[in-house]
Amino acid sequence: MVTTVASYATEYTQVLDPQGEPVAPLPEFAQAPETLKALYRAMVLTRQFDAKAIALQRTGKIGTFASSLGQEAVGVGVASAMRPEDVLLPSYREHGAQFVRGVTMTESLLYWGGDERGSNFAAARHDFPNCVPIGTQVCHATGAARAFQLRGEARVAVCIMGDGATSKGDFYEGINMAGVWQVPLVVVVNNNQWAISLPRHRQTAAQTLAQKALSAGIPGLQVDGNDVIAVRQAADEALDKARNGHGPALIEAITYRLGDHTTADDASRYRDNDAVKAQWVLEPVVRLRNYLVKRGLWDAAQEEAWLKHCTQAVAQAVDDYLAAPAPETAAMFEHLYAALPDTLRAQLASAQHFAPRS
Ligand SMILES: Cc1ncc(C[n+]2csc(CCOP(=O)(O)OP(=O)(O)O)c2C)c(N)n1
Ligand SMILES: [Mg+2]
Repeated sequence: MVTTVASYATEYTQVLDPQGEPVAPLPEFAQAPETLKALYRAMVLTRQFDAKAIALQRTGKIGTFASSLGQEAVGVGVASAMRPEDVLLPSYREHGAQFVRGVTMTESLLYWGGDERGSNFAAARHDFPNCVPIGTQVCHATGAARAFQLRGEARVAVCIMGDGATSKGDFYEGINMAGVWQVPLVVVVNNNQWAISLPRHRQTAAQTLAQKALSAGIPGLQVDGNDVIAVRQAADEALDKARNGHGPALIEAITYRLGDHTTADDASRYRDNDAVKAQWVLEPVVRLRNYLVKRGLWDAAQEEAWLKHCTQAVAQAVDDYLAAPAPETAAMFEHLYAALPDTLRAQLASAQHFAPRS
């Protein structure tokens, strides 16, 4: 005899289609024009910052940079659903989320310029720094969420990671214990279809990444990650449940990496340009703008004014970054060990000898 002992379906949500037409009832938050405009402004600012950061890398002013071009709705949508006391654990591609959280563009540039002080956020004090080792922050996120639970705090840990990260053990270990403990954790998979040069279909045979949540006994769903309203709605619901003791959730946001993996990459060597062009039709900024314009909530004058504001704000952040005094030579040895091991102590002495701070 064979019986079905478990079954599973993955839901996919979209509110605005690629032309900016609603295909579902708008959630309540989206009835407020100011909320939608704030989401739009944040995405545009993120895109402007991105373009400038790439230019700064090309001119040797910062190190390698990971652009979020085309994926702005993921970070902005998710972070806009968070409360200040929640904690964000991003990868390295979520500037949009960080800016919404109050991280400054100058701090971000310091980070990308190799200065640890960039991770010492003046606002969002409890947010974690960028995480470059893929997927490792999922375990940290579960730990943070467990701490909130044990302390009885109504806070949520929000972890944003890439599609490739869902192929890592850390991911499964993190969500597994999150499921066991039912901690207030929301894992967001920014599925931009690529892990450097490896396309999504070569990373996993799973039909969706959302269904990976099933292995941990937690709900998983998909949203159109180019639709900031759908992202925000899914994040609102997941955070609300987590905050109220109903456990963790995973959101797979389907988007596309329109740029190179980082400034150290040239995606044209492994990616078909026509396929990328086709994805530009789906991108999130124009989609929301179309909606706002059609509703009479945004016009050319507002667009021009906001672009001007962004240009000035980004330029000011760059000036502040470039004016920041270089970190002390000893700084590169700080923050990891409470007591420096002997081998590193010798390296510190050598570094200070050959590169004394002026
Ligand atoms: C533990 C670890 N292994 C390998 C790498 C090298 N690496 C950097 S980015 C990347 C791909 C990550 O892809 P994904 O998770 O989809 O994130 P995306 O860069 O697309 O946002 C890899 C393998 C790393 N940073 N950390
Ligand atoms: Mg990816």
